[in-house]
Amino acid sequence: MVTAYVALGANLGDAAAALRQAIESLQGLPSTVLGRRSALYKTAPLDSDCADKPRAPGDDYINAVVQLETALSAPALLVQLQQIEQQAGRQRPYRNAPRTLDLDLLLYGSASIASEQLSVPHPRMWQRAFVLVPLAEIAPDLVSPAQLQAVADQAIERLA
Ligand code: A4P
Ligand code: MG
Repeated sequence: MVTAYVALGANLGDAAAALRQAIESLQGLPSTVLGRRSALYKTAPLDSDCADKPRAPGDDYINAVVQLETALSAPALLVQLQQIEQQAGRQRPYRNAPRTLDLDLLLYGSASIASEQLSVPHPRMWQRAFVLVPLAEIAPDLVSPAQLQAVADQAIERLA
């Protein structure tokens, strides 16, 4: 079994409900056990193409991170994540469009993967409070204080 971390995000429709439903779907994945899960966080939309522009247009996101123990390969896990996105009605009209559900594979054990379909560790995760803050909540050893400090200017609010 490999320990993997998955980031969840949504900013279209009932985003909190979409994340709760997605966590249930992750719980039902074959050969996979759901481990720790972070709280839900409300986060300001970030423009993934423009790191020095702190806020992108669009509604706030709900974000979270969960831990999985899985016997699936990383590509097989990505296929499963994309199926869960599809079940949530994910559409891709343009890059960075608001989304009903986005599932990103952050870490897959200690693997480094650079294929056309999959980059792991997720290449943008270290620039994002909406990933690092929930990841630090469930896996504090994986995120250093300096890494958290580097994203401290990004708006993020922990929901009860
Ligand atoms: N792909 C490659 N590596 C991975 C990986 N580690 N996990 C490929 C998941 N997918 C991976 O993804 C595009 C392609 O990336 C997939 O076909 C897969 O093969 P996508 O989900 O269709 O598109 P996307 O999510 O729009 O693209 P991307 O690049 O993942 O966007 P980002 O960079 O994740 O940004 N602001 C806040 N506050 N919260 C957010 O959640 N999310 C984004 C999306 C922007 N701003 C945000 C948030
Ligand atoms: Mg994505």
